[in-house]
Amino acid sequence: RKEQLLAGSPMWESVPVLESYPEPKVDTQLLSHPGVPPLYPVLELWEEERYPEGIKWKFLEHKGPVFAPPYEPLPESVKFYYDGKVMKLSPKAEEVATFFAKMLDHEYTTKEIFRKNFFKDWRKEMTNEEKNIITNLSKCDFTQMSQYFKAQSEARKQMSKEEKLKIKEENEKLLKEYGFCVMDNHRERIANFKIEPPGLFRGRGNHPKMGMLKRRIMPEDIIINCSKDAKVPSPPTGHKWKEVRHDNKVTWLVSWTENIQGSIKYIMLNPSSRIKGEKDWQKYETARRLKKCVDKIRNQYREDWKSKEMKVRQRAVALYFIDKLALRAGNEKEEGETADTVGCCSLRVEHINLHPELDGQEYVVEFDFLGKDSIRYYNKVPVEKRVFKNLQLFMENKQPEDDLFDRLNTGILNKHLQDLMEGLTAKVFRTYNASITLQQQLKELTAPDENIPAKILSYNRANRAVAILCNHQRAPPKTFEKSMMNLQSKIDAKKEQLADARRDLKSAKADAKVLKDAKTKKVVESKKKAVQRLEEQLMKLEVQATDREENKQIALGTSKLNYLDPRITVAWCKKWGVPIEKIYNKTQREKFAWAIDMADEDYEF
Ligand SMILES: *[C@@H]1O[C@H](CO)[C@@H](O)[C@H](O)[C@H]1NC(C)=O
Ligand SMILES: *[C@@H]1O[C@H](CO)[C@@H](O)[C@H](O)[C@H]1NC(C)=O
Ligand SMILES: *[C@@H]1O[C@H](CO)[C@@H](O)[C@H](O)[C@H]1NC(C)=O
Ligand SMILES: CC(=O)N[C@H]1CO[C@H](CO)[C@@H](O)[C@@H]1O
Repeated sequence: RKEQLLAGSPMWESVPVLESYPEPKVDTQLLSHPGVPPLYPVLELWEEERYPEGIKWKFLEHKGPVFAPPYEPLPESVKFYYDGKVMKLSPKAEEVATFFAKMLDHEYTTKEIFRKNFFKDWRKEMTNEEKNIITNLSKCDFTQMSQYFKAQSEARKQMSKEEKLKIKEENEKLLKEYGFCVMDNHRERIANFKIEPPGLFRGRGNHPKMGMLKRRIMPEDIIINCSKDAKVPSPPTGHKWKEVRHDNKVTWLVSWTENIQGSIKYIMLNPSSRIKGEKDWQKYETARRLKKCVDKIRNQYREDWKSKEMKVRQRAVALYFIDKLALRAGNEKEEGETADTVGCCSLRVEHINLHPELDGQEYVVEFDFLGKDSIRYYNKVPVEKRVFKNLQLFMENKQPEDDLFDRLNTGILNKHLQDLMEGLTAKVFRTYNASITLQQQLKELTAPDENIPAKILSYNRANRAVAILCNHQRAPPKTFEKSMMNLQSKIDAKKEQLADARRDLKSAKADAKVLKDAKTKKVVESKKKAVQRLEEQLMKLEVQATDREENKQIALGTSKLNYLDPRITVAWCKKWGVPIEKIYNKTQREKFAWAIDMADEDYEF
């Protein structure tokens, strides 16, 4: 498959698309099921057999999870003191004490809730005798433990090359054995096959449960999901699984319940897997379907602005906002988010200001509200007269805190979208507009004869245009000024080198004029090359600086990962000979493996 991918396009040679997969040797280890060929995630999705609604797979086999390594007791020389006196802890109590000791320098261990929660859970692990003695956390002295762990982590940093290589090899072995499963005819990467080791719960902000003991997960906690005809993974010796299930309506392989919040954890496939890739692919196919009917939808909502029914008018104006401004439909909140964030349907009168005329433009709507993740949405947009008049009507006799669209909610709007086109949601408009904008911008901004760094700058500019459209802003990173300064000093140094090289070249040319021999000619040639090389390097650095400056307040990642059809990017890279790894990092290449396989240079969104 790699050969196929590389054939005919030499620029792909440097692209380690599959670097995280082992070489495609026949690996029969996982394949107890006859007739399952050792395939790589080949993503010819359109050719895949479709299963009835809800069915995710027919065959699933894997090796189960990798458990955290067992606790290693501390050496005798590392002492714990209670109230100034040495005390030898029982293994269980000692293990939990080490979790605290490892965090001793962290602010957490000074927080009252953290200490209280930790102490309560720690006491549960103590023997009765220990419980009687250890009654006050402030009298516990973890200093020696803490120093021991610091020394260990220092030693890890100082490890020799051979030791590091050994660890790397062990990790690769583990990945090879546990990091893959077979799902139907595909060998797929598993995202998170290692179970997190026990420790103390931190949580975000001042979480009321911080400091509590995150228990060690045992085989007895684990539910295994695999197909009936697969080889069930064996639990570690002396243990049993909690349960073995054969549920092909879900895509997880392993699950357990964590003890702090009681939430269910899953081991799932990598984003590059067929199942995840197929979902991603379908998302962009839906957006491409919208491309075909968007004109009809637009004509329809324009008509609806004149409707006699208030509800229909409100729906039509909201739809216009979703289409034109890429607003979200409702207020989709992150779990635990309490901030007052809104989406299109939940806009209130106070979130907009109407200006019949502003800065030489007519019918301007000024938006100011907190969107998803509490990102401020601020925008002044000229709208069509009919929209403006409708907004005035919707706002009549309302208080600032009243709903702008009082006859509308997210449910009604979503239902309407479904009627317009199957699978249509507000997000599809975003995906459609972001993708089509990227495609247009790339066409406009790419100059055929510019070099690779300049092409990449053009790509990033196109990507930025999309990010601005989707309001993916960010605060300038804290390290921004410093990294800019570093880059500037690199540029200055490069300029000096270049000046030196030019002087060298000049004097070599002067020598050549006098001597006229082959040797000086050669010297001139090599000096010329040196100047060229430095010029290229300088240009690269300058492009980088421009890019970084322009990128200061824009987060490119979100649109790249969620709204832009990756086939547009892949096609652009192939067309202009830009190595894909200049645009997508490793994680992204894995996620978009399906697109890298699928798109050729004349793909059109
Ligand atoms: C716990 O120990 C600290 C330090 O020795 C002391 O200041 C505090 O009063 C003790 N608390 C209780 C409840 O005994
Ligand atoms: C995408 O959104 C922008 C901003 O509202 C709009 O100007 C543009 O017409 C939209 N493009 C398409 C093709 O829908
Ligand atoms: C790749 O970029 C994403 C942002 O889009 C980032 O979250 C991720 O950590 C990066 N991965 C690597 C391997 O650099
Ligand atoms: C048959 C069965 O037990 N199905 C369960 C599989 O796991 C998911 C997620 O935990 C449950 O929702 C199903 O009920």
